[in-house]
Amino acid sequence: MSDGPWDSSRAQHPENGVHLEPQPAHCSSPDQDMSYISGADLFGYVGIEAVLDQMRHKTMKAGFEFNIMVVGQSGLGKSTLVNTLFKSRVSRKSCSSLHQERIPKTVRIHAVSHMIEEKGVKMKLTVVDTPGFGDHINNNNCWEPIVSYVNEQYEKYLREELNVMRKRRIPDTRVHCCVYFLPPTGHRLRAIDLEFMKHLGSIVSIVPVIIRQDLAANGIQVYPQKQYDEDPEESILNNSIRECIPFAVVGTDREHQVNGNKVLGRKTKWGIIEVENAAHCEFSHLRDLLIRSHLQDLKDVTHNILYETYRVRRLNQANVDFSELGLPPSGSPLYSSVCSTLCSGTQDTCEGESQL
Ligand SMILES: Nc1nc2c(ncn2[C@@H]2O[C@H](COP(=O)(O)OP(=O)(O)OP(=O)(O)O)[C@@H](O)[C@H]2O)c(=O)[nH]1
Ligand SMILES: [Mg+2]
Repeated sequence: MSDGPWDSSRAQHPENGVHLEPQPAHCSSPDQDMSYISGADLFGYVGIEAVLDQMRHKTMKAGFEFNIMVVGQSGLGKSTLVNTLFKSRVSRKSCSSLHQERIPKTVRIHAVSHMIEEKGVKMKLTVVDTPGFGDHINNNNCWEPIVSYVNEQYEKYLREELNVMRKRRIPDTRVHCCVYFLPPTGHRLRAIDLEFMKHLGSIVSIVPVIIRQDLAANGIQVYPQKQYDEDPEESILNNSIRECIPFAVVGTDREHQVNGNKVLGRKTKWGIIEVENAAHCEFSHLRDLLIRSHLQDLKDVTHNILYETYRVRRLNQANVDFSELGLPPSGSPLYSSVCSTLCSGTQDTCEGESQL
């Protein structure tokens, strides 16, 4: 008896007298043949598209994490900009009149998390503030605590990932994006800006804000990097973003009446600068990049490229204490096979997790 469209004889080889359906497209790799069956060739509705709803449902239930770091001299408007971006008080202003809200002005890393929910989607937003960066007379190596912080988060993730009994969802504290504030001085980039971006550009996605033109000439990597564009469509979108970098932005916590509407803005003697008006400043481009169009890409670049680089380098070092993690100690016969599997294998396994 036939199984209808799923008659198992259809799967047999033509040599057995059964012919396979002609395939609209055919591609093969050395060890696997693959045919392409489009919707029109199916015998009826299968429901594959419902996987998108399933993913959406799971993501909505679990929520996702996004970690943003702000770096720049005191008083440049870091906290105000983050609050403007997320339309809430997610970053405390150090110049607040309340004594207990003051943050000391040394390079101290300060991470604060908030759960933000919008239309049923939950995001755990962590704002990593770096008060005191560049505030001292001698700013030599002032980026070092920030480099250490970024690497510590990779190390934490790596250790969780290497645990034999690892968590189903590894808590992600890795910095997905670093917004770097350039002072609006009208001069060339300062040595501290160049040094910071040189040291951090290869380990974290940097988005510089405030006008400057001489970034590319110094070989500094900023997000979105051309070499990570995945297809021509993405290149077109990212080229338009790259033209705006660094973003000239304005932050505020005040609303003003403009033509009968309440708008976020900053009052100047020339009039009101509307924060979200693209004709006034580039805040809306920055917001779109960080939240509306590239948030997931920032997480993917962090996981698949920046963390992956850290991971491979770290696993190739001899001083990872594998025994502490329940894995064979380095130097043992099992070590090199485990290490090469870990170096090459986990990217796919963890890609699903990085989607959240
Ligand atoms: N003119 C102008 N002032 C701004 C802007 N953004 C913030 N400010 C003001 O600058 C002052 C400092 O802002 P903050 O957001 O606390 O600056 P910060 O960089 O977080 O400062 P620290 O936490 O001390 O490092 C506040 O009085 C803000 O209102 C802006 O875009 N334009
Ligand atoms: Mg601040």
